[in-house]
Amino acid sequence: MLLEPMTCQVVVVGGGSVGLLYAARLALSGQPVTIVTRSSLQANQLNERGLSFQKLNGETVTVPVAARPIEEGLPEGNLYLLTVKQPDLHSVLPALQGVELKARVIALQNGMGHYELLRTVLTETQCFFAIHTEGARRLSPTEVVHTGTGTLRVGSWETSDCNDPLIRTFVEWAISTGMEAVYEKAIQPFAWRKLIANALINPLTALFEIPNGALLENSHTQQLMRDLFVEAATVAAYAGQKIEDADLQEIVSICRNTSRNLSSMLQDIKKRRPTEVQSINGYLVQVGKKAGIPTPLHETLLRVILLKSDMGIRKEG
Ligand code: KPL
Repeated sequence: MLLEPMTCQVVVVGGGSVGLLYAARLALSGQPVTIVTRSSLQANQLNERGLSFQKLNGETVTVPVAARPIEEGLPEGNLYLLTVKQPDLHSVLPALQGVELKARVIALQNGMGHYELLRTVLTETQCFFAIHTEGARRLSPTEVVHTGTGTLRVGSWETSDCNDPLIRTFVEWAISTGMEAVYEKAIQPFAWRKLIANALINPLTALFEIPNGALLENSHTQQLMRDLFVEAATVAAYAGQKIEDADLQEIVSICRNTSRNLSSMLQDIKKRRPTEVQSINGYLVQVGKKAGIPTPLHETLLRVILLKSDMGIRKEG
């Protein structure tokens, strides 16, 4: 299925692993797509070389894509996939201000804080959110590897009746390309569950420099995950989210399904880029403080990852 080419101009904002993964899939299904990158170097390379995509079965294909740097602003479009990380969201807000009222923006950030930030420049009807558990690794500015399948959930932040035609078409497109995709009534509950999954998997894999699946191979990491889960579930309960044992089992499944995957936080550490730990574990610590709920493990991991990231970035500099 093709998203009506005349009526649907898809713009992927962000040239990281998630942005390149979705751009490659869109381009492969014949959908015209423009990637907006942070640097003009990456935009030039994508325009010249195309985007190389390694599928789950190991087959590699190269698809032509259009790309431009964010400094040129956002191209006209009616569906924007916002794949930049939480810490980089500030830098695209001015460009998003110019997005047409009838356009739709789907935000794919890890962690929390993006809803409030996006609502400062977009209306409620423009803003959609997605939570996905797909795995991807960027090998270079023009190469991405699909490392694990998962589910894509799209919807408004709070309860809605799931009737936006463009969002429905996007979900149908995703299903037609083999993704498990669902148009959800509200994304907030899923965002909380993803936040907790990321708060367990990402800092531990980044700290020990192991792929996601390795967390399940050791009884110490398994125990750490359980203890982190209990702290996070207590904070989530304060925020009105009922987190259950089944949610921990879901996190275990994510580790299994993306076992070869290096978490985004580990990729950031290795590339000496700032991590999202502040909007993941930092968010839980912050809500915990407000509620009077102790979160010593998340606070320790937050500090350790900030320190590790800081030391790596300094070494580079
Ligand atoms: O979302 C992820 C991430 O790396 O940020 C998971 C699901 C943990 C996959 O690696």
